[in-house]
Amino acid sequence: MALLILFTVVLVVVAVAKIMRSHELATKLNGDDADFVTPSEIKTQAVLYVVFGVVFFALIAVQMVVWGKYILPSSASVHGDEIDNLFDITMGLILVTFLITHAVMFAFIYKYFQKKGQKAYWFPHNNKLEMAWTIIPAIVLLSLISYGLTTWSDVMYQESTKDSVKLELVAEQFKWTVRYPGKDKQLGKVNFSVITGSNGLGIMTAASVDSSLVDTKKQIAALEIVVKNLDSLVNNGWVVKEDELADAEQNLSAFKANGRRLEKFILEHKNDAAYYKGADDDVVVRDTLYLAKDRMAEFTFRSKDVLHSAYFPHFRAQMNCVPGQKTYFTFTPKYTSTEMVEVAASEGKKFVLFELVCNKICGASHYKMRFPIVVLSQKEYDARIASYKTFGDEFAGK
Ligand SMILES: [Cu+2]
Repeated sequence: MALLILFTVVLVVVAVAKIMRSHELATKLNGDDADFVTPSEIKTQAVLYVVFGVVFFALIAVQMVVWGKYILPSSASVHGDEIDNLFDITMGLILVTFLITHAVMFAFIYKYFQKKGQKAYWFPHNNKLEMAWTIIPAIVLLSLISYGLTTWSDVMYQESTKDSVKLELVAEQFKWTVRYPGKDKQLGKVNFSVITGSNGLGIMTAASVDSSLVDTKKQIAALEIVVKNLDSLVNNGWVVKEDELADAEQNLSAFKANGRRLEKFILEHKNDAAYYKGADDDVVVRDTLYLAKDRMAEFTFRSKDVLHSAYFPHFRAQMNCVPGQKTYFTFTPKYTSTEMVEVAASEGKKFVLFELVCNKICGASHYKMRFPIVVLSQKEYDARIASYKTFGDEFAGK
């Protein structure tokens, strides 16, 4: 179908070109100058510009009315209203400027089209005009920027409240994992050294550190055999195995370094219960991000591999997830998921589900990094989180 349309367009363009060419040839045959534009042609062009301008404005209006329902419903977070305000003001200014300049452009094309005896006015320079079009936009832009900066600092530097929830969102190719603090309301420590298949976030409990060391030792033993075998192959002239040997040796030294780190760690924090505080009762949730209405959520973001970005469109929030460092963002949901359906409906929009999406092209399956968000009342939220196993229990296989 698309090919057919393309073919038709090409044919139409060719036909128009041919018609113009034959018109030109016919004029030449009549002995007229084909390049001479007649006054009536100029007027037709001027009128056509006005018609184009009107159609152009009408189409813009139609788009705004017909497609307006597809833009996001009003903000579901407290700070989001401020961002929407900023956006509306900026958009309003742009729209007004756009409409005025374009209306003037089309009107002037019509007003000043070439007429008999009319002479162009020579207008090389005007200081007042230069000042006006420099100072007015400067003032407008400066006000917008300072308003933007104030909004930014209001949004970014929010005082934490007494009942705020500190939670962690971990991004990796290609999924999200959430960690809640559990009963003690504090998140336990994490460390990349203890990341294993059953502890994807690297949560540090006495048990997970010990088992990580056991795991690492097993890996070392296995790799030592691989290296030994490859080494003897290379020594017997198998040149093709050299790269494989180098890789295996590199892996082995990385696992050995991890083993030393873990041993040092266990030695330092033996009998140090306070060090592991907060980790055992953490709750790891892999399918949904639960939030409580009117309760501040203080996010810490991490990435396990590449740059990701946690984008919460309904809450007007976004923060990069950077490998090797932590980033933060805080927002307070102001509607539960059920309430949001009504809020959107009252604005003529459809709302199904709050969503967290990755907003950085992070790899081939980037599009899969969508994560549902459910905002519950405080009571429902507490019950929901309590229904999950704690990390300690999960790790112990309980
Ligand atoms: Cu991503």
